Amino acid sequence: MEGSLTESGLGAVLAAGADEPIEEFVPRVREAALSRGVVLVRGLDFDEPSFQHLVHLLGQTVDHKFGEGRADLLKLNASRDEGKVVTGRGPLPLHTDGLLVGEQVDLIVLFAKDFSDEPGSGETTVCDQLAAWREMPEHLAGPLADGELEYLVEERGYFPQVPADWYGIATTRDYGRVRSLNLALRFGPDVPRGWLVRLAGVDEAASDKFFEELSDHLHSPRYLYQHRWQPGDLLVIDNQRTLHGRTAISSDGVRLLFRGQVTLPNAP
Ligand SMILES: O=C(O)CCC(=O)C(=O)O
Ligand SMILES: [Fe+2]
Repeated sequence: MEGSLTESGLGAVLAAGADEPIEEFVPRVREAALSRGVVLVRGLDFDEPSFQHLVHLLGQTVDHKFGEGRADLLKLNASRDEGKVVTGRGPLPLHTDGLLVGEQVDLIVLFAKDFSDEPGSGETTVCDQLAAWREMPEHLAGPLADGELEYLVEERGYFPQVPADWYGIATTRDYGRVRSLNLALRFGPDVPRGWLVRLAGVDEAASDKFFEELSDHLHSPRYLYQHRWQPGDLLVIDNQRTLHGRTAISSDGVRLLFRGQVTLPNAP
């Protein structure tokens, strides 16, 4: 395995054996993702059924609670349909999967079926949240220690089952493997928003300042890997140790990623 993808030591690039059977490839990728937080493998080729097969071999598919796709295959197809956010073309702020629906997602599997966009556009961001949390200034870490943030979901088509009004979600979680931050940052101004988030019990200005500073800290180059896609890239992300998001897809950008989500009930 080559060196890490962030200064803080997260991530690795894994070489795939040309004719390596999928049954041998999968445990290698799973172990690398769990030990390094995120693993990149280049030059692969999956169609929809073979991607779904890969996802099922990696772990247990989560109970799918979204209004689109399935746990073993959601197409992030940069849709131009109005109202699409997650599967749309705008940016996604750093977040952890399963947050808004209260579900355990251990691994996120992303495969670039097609990609062509300007540098900086349509790229996936991965934050080493455990390092960022360990090194977080107290005025940001304080409200996140066993606290709660409040969310209002705006993309109802994608999140049909969540409360219609503001609701609180604990800021930390531990499914038995690692204790980590359980949160999503805010969308910027003038972009389609999937959700709103605020700090409860303080005024709007204080909440705005908190999210601005938290976002700056989590986006410090030390903790952040921004992946420039090439068709054939596979990124397997440990959702318990990282936060992820993406930059906006440009107006002419072409981007089709396959996404899977799995739980690892017996992971050490
Ligand atoms: O489009 C991306 O790069 C990430 C999408 C994502 O975060 C998700 O599907 O949960
Ligand atoms: Fe996500």
